[in-house]
Amino acid sequence: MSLLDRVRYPADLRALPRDDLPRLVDEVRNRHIDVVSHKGGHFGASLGVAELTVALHYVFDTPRDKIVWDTGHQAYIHKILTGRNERLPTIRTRGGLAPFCRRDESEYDAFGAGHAATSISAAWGMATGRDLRGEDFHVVAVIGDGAMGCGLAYEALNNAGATDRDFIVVLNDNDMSIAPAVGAMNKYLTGMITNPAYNRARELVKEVLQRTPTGLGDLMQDVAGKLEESVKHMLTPGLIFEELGFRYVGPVDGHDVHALVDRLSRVKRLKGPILVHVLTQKGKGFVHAEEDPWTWHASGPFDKVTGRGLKKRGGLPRYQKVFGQGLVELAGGDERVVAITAAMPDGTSTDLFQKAYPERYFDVGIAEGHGVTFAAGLATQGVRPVVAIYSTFLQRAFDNIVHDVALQGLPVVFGMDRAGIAGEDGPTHHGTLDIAYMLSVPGMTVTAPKDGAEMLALLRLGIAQERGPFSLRWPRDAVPEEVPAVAEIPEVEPFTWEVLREGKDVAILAVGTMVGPALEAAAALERSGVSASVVNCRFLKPYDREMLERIVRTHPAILTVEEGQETNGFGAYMAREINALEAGHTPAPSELAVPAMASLGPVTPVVESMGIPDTFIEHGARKELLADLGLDGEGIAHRAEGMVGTLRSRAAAERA
Ligand SMILES: Cc1ncc(C[n+]2csc(CCOP(=O)(O)OP(=O)(O)O)c2C)c(N)n1
Repeated sequence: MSLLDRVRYPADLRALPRDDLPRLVDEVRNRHIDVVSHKGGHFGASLGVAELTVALHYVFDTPRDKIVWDTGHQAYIHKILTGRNERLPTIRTRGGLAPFCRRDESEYDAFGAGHAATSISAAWGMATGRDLRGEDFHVVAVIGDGAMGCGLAYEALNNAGATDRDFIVVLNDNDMSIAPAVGAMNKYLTGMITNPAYNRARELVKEVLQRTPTGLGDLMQDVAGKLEESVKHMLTPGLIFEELGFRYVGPVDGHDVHALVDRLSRVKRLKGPILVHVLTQKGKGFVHAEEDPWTWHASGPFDKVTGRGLKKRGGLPRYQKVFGQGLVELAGGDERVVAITAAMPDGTSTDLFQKAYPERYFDVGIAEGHGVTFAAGLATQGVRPVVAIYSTFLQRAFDNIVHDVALQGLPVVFGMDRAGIAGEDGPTHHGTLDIAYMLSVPGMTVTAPKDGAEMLALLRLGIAQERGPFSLRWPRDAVPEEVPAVAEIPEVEPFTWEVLREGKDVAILAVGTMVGPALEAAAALERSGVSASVVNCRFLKPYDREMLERIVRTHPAILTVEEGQETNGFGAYMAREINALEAGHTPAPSELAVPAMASLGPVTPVVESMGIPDTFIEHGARKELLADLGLDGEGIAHRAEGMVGTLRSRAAAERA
């Protein structure tokens, strides 16, 4: 019988003799490898924290004591040990376990996440709340060295370190983010552990001190005191944390479960803010992942022996690849262009840019806000930054977009990856807010391409234009058709829409990814006797006012469709604009890209919008989730048919 058959919850784990812990570590590791090899998912990070997860649940009284996993991509083994082992194979599938930690999934998930670097702030809030309420339990934040590059982590350390409140931070240092970790903090941590000269110096100073005789004169005493202080600092590898008010413990070998249990047990008895520095190897226990932790951060199903992926590749390229290759091409003709990523070089395919133009490529780490303000600074110097960040992570940088870029009218291009429904990564990763937040920023050009070629045409325009900030979005999906080289892609006329199909009963104003489904809907509608126009609204703001006027005058029904939040989205914006047309209002100054138009007169179309409802969307396959939301050909046709049907019956009733 395996230990895992008996260990379903941490209480079972705590009942084991200590000698069984290494065996349990092996079992959870194998279970994790087995499940991900069949189902795919986040892989290397959980392998790296197998010992740490076992030790934390062994030493701390969870769920009374709170463990806050940063991001949550490394929590698979935590899930295995907290009553979710049987359900682990459902992870990331619709109705199955969540990809990250969630408070509503388990009482052992003390805090929900998916975005990085929230753990110290959240855990610090818990520790403070505990004390305010006079309770008594331990709070432990577990954060990776990648997430430690994010400003939020330092804001929290700065806050917590100034007090003597009991609070534990475990720094899981594996020298990796998704890609190799970047930045000065990373250099510091790595240097501290691996630098042989430093280690030799430490030993030497230790020796000298031990030999220094006591009873020296004042001056010598002073010098000795200073020396001692410096030596103390040299002997304290985590000086930076000590200076921030944390007691530093470590480094601890994160793959020695006994060492971890010993250290954590001691730390549990200490007072005040403590930082435990644990060294781990990402991918530990699976040779392919140990050798190439970057590739194995996450994986599709794979063969456990060869490590080879089981899913067939091929078909059309993904948007992100087309973007990455196109950006390299565009940068070849324009030396001003630089690329910025926030720790997602392969996710955004800016790794291609790094290879082509290393000196014009900047990975700022998990620091989206900084990345945007850095871009603003670059733009003041005539550099043309293209900031490639997932739509969901760019939420972090909203004020930087507003205050540092837009308010100063700086020409920064925002390329938003994973815009719309991101799929299996779920609500923390869906990029459903960017249309709403970008539309709200004065001076921002907001665009959404219908396919890969249009994405590159918009990117080219964004880089060339001087109007100010410019955004474009693309989904986590393959492009709908082949994409030619940039030079062969025709120009797109700024701020124009494109009529793809002319009809008379209803006009579908489609945004980006919804253009294809809108065309499918129009074909289906035709079969049921409804004539639909389809307009590719590639410029959301400024938009094609002349065309809007024409459409409004010639269609009794208008349906907007977008892969974004309905509240404050493109549909809401258009409804307001159409309303203003009807009232004969002059457009606001920022929208005067095209001439103002006259009042609509007698035409008053019915306007409806489709998009993502005012709720968080769960995880699941992108296609299925979109179909659930009615954001596919069938759903759009159904809605448009309903609108036309209502108008027809109303007209029939009026005639009768
Ligand atoms: C705000 C934000 N930006 C980017 C990401 C994407 N991301 C997920 S995990 C990860 C790397 C985290 O590295 P680290 O904290 O060291 O954990 P490790 O995977 O090495 O265990 C990144 C960049 C994210 N989740 N949140």
